[in-house]
Amino acid sequence: MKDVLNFIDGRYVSGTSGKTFANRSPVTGDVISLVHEAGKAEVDAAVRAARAALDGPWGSMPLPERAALLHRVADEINRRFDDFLDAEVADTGKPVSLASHIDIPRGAANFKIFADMIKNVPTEAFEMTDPSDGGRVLNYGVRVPKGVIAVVSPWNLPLLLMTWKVGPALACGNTVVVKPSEETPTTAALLGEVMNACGVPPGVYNVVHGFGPDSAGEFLTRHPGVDGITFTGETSTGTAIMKAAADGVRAVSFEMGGKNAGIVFADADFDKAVAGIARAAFVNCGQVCLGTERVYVERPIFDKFVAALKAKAEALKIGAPSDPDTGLGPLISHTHRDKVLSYYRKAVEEGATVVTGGGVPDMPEALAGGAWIQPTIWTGLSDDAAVVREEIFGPCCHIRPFDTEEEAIRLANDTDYGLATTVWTQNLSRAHRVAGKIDVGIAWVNSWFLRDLRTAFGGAKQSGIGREGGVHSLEFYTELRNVCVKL
Ligand code: NAD
Ligand code: 6OD
Repeated sequence: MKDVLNFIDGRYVSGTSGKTFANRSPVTGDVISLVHEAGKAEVDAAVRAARAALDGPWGSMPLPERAALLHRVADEINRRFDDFLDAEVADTGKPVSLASHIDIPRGAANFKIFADMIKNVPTEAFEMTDPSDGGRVLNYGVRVPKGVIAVVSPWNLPLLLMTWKVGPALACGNTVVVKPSEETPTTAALLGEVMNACGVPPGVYNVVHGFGPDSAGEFLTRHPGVDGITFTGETSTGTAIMKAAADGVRAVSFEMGGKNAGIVFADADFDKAVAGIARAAFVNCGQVCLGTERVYVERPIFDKFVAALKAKAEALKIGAPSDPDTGLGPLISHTHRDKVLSYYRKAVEEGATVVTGGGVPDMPEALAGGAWIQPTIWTGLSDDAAVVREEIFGPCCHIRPFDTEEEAIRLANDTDYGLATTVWTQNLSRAHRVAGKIDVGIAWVNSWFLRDLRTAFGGAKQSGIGREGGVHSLEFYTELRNVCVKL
């Protein structure tokens, strides 16, 4: 049995408590590794190692050298592409075709983009006159690292979302302690080998494994040696972490849940809209925070759209990650499937028409232990149905007709969340108008999950606090110090 260890101060260590937990394959249900849980002692050691590296070799490394090192990290991820791919697919069960195009390449890109960006950040300067003597005064800004950053990450895009935080944090000169999801610990651990191979000083990148409450997640976010906490996950978890961060008034950057709306106007390119919404609803088995669980379709094309999306859902091949034809892998775990299935039942109780799916598919013997689920489409629910209001995080969506642009905007905004939206229309003015009125962090027009890493990323309302991406990441990962010089 493979062991997944904590990575602290450049070395792989188990927890002093000797506690381990099983990491199960979502595809078969078999145990694929034993993960060594970090206790308070390991979290403390990781934070201390991170502080020592910050005060030592990392803090004094010239910026060009630091940036070059992060480029090497990206190159090494690419060199070990298959190791990362195998680990990610084993932990998540997602199709190889997906992980090889999105998860692993982004893992490398997240280091490159921020290594390049940090070399080109201008500083501000203001000249003024000293009112007491008319002398000249120069103010200029210096960006300094925030310190030791706790990175708490989820299971749906494990390497991608973890490095999306680690890349900018390290580029800005911080050190990190990562708490990956208990469901997907392996690629975070593997990244330790990459750091060592590239010569990143010990203590710059640390990983502690475990759960949230009363485990590594809580120990880390409550640790007084942590200067900032960057988190991706559920809004309820963010609420708990925010309370932990209040002690010591630590900064937080949160990317959280969504209940994202897709709006399809009758003038949209129909085939592209259907394909786009199908991807937004079903890719990664619906486990994408940016995914579309509420679809609003202009009435004249409603029936045709429902039929076309149904055909897309039913054409998805559910199967093993290694099969290149697989379009839908399993959910991450049986626990998560229980939650998604509870919404499938609730939809029926709430009066939905089940257009397709609604249950568990029959799978061949070898895959019978996996957390498989059918892609599901509903119509006919009221706007206050739980299934329409709460994030499900599965391969499902509810489709509802609308009659006017104003109604579509009102419906899309009728949610506590504000992460993303996708608008489908060929009317240019309408596209801009609608995108500008949906209260979200990211509005896609005639597209979905197209990412330019220089742009701001984050959520409005209960979907997040702050923005990351490009120079926006600097706002969280650095402190801006003003130096005021009397000339
Ligand atoms: P989660 O909130 O359950 O867990 C995320 C991480 O937080 C895990 O590492 C977990 O161990 C840790 N954690 C849990 N409780 C904690 C606590 N009290 N203190 C410290 N750490 C704690 O989320 P998940 O189930 O792993 O991921 C799915 C959720 O993440 C969905 O809600 C999804 O929308 C959201 N998500 C958001 C984005 C985004 O960019 N906005 C991206 C991906 C996922
Ligand atoms: O692309 C990204 O940078 C990002 N944070 C994606 C989030 C996806 C959520 O599941």
